[in-house]
Amino acid sequence: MKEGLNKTSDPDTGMGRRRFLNSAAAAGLAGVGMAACSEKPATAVAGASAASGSATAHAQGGSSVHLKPGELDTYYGLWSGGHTGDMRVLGLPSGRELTRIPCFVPDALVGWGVTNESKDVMGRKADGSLRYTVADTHHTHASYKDGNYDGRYAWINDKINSRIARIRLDYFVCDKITELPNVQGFHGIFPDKRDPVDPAINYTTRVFCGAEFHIPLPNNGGDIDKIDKYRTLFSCVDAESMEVRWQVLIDGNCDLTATSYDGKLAATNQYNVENGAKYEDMMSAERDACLFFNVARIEAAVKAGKFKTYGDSKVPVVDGTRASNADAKTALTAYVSVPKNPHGVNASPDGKYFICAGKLSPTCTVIELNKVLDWFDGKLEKLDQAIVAEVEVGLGPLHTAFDGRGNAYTTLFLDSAVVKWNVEAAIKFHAGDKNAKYVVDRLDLQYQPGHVNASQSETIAADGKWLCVGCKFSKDRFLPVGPLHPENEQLIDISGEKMVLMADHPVRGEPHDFIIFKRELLHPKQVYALDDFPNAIKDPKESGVVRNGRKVTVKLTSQAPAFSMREFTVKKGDEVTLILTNLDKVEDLTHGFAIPKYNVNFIVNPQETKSVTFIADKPGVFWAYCTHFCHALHLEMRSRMIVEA
Ligand code: CUK
Ligand code: CUA
Ligand code: CA
Repeated sequence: MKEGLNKTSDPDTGMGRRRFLNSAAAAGLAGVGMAACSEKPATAVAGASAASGSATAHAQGGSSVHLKPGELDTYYGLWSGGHTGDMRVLGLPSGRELTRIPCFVPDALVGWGVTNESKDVMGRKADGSLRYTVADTHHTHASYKDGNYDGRYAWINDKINSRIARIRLDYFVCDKITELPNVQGFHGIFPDKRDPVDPAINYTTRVFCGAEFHIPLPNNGGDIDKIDKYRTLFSCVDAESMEVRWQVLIDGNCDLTATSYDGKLAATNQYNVENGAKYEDMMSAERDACLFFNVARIEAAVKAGKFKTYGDSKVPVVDGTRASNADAKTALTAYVSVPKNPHGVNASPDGKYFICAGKLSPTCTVIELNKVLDWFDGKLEKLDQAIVAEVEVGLGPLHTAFDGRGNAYTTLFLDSAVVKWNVEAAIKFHAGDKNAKYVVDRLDLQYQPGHVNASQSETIAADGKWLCVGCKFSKDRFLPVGPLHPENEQLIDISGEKMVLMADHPVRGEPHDFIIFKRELLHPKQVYALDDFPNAIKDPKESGVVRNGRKVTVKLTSQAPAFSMREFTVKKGDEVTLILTNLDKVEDLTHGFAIPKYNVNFIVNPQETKSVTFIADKPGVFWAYCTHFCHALHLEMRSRMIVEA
């Protein structure tokens, strides 16, 4: 059992007794995790009170998470919604949830998955019904300009069906969803920060997507028992068209994704270089990899026609496997060896480093971007020389955030803690300076943290004010609500030397990743533009029922407290498409539209148009009514749908 590059522990980490989790120890990992999770609350609480700070004892710089009534938060947070397939929008530091943006899964409030427009975005089967109604969102990131968020778009993944959704940040709506071809378990997502070739393009035009699970290619029933032939692909999606531009065939798997500030490299961490199908196999090697993609070279190869395609997909796939990329001068990919089943790869805000957390190794590995570029240029002999630090930080390191002052914050899943460590000091320590104290602080969390992010963390404007941690277990932190516990999200003030825990809040399972940015960077619109909807009913006088054989179009507008038609009539068996435009222009004046027994309900915001299509299969009188309280006469806001037998 080799200990690889792992260094002796820093005394300040309190890690002296801990060793690299070698294969033997790691074989019991599932047991370790379970033990940690089933700790008695009493033990856990003792741990919490021993944390290095509490909000009351150590309030720094007047920071407060408590906003007076009417006061606005200073940061937006975009959170993945997990199983609910949406994006949650939080205000910070209050932690208040402001809205949820449905993407992959139907949503009862807005009628997502009910209206034609949302079904078209979500994707339909041949019979018009939704292709999928489940999702598992993990990672979310927003578009960049000049190294900072520009407020145009955010993207979020669906791991189950390998879909990527785009959210327009002017209206906070999902406007496009793309399903990635020939992959399973699409997980990590990261937009580029500029173009690797054209200096004029200093904003996001690509989104990189890493897929975790390896499968037969094409996956159509062949090669089922040839696990060594299974492969996965790394995908590049066009930020504007949302089409898949290209994919890279790789060895091992993809997990999370990061991009360099110069646009030249995308990276993904790999926990399964073994290509294992069982977890024992996936953790049999002492080291896995952080895989770098040379974006300019890949696009040149695609242009030169050096690609193939799989199955029905027309997307060009270039060869990024190890064997085909051994020569640095022509390589499209570079596999940097890192220990062991790493989780998370993050790019530091100074643009210099990529950091992989070890997960089954108590280490973080720091890879210098320029050295990886040197390797591609034939100027660095061995790729391993790009590793400038590999230091112990604690047990079960997962994700890393940055404060813009040279410090990294890594969650320790097994230790239930977050560790603050200084990147330059870690590099000195790794180089042999045993006096370099790289661990700055450690804070106990409640409990088993996964994701972590700091305000503006992965931008050039990282401001080191707030740190949020998504804890996977809440145990005793909230009133019990039956067997399903909420997760616990914790807010930490990182403006000082010591981290200070400021607040907990429960969240419904299970968010993963999130980003936090200054509110000034977003300029949401409060009212839609009528012209943005091709089917808008711009004048109440256009209202009516238009028949074309058995197809009937009902054109309707809303203006508080009435719909433009007090009643409308269709015939049993008609295919009815009802278009509703909300002509109210007042901010916050939303109407709803529900039809009893027809499974229809959706809302229309000011100046918005939506439509639904259904078969009028039940004769009778149906009081369509407004479901969103809009006016003193809200209850009276109805329209009588008559279905003639
Ligand atoms: S993964 Cu969830 S805790 Cu999907 Cu980002 Cu690490
Ligand atoms: Cu319109 Cu309530
Ligand atoms: Ca592994």
